[in-house]
Amino acid sequence: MSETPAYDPNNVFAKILRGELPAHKVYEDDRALVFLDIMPRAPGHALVIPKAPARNILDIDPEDLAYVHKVAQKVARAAKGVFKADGITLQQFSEEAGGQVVFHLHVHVIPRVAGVAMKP
Ligand code: DGP
Repeated sequence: MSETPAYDPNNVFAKILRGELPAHKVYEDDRALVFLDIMPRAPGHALVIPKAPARNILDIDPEDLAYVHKVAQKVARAAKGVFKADGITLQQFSEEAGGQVVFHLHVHVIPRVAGVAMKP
């Protein structure tokens, strides 16, 4: 089993947090930021990230992880109304082998409408 690499502060989400890259922000507080995914798989596809540096599920502080999910629940409930969603898909990928592309922990909150497939 390989070791989890160190957090890289130059990942794109760290740059969004520092205001070095733009993002369509939908929620922000002192511990988390939510913004729309640049490649949405459904209308309203949002990403919830902790403000504390964390690469993924393997290294995040459990309290920060719990907080990210608390915010994901808020976003899911709001998205259900705004996007008239019948359901919500949550996704979180960790490490390249797990499908992760951006190495700052993020939870995808994807509103789903019955009978409509999510884009790949
Ligand atoms: P993954 O690490 O596999 O969960 O994929 C990263 C996701 O982040 C992917 O859905 C596209 C999105 N993304 C990548 N770069 C940017 C960016 O600069 N801005 C925004 N808003 N989303 C991004």
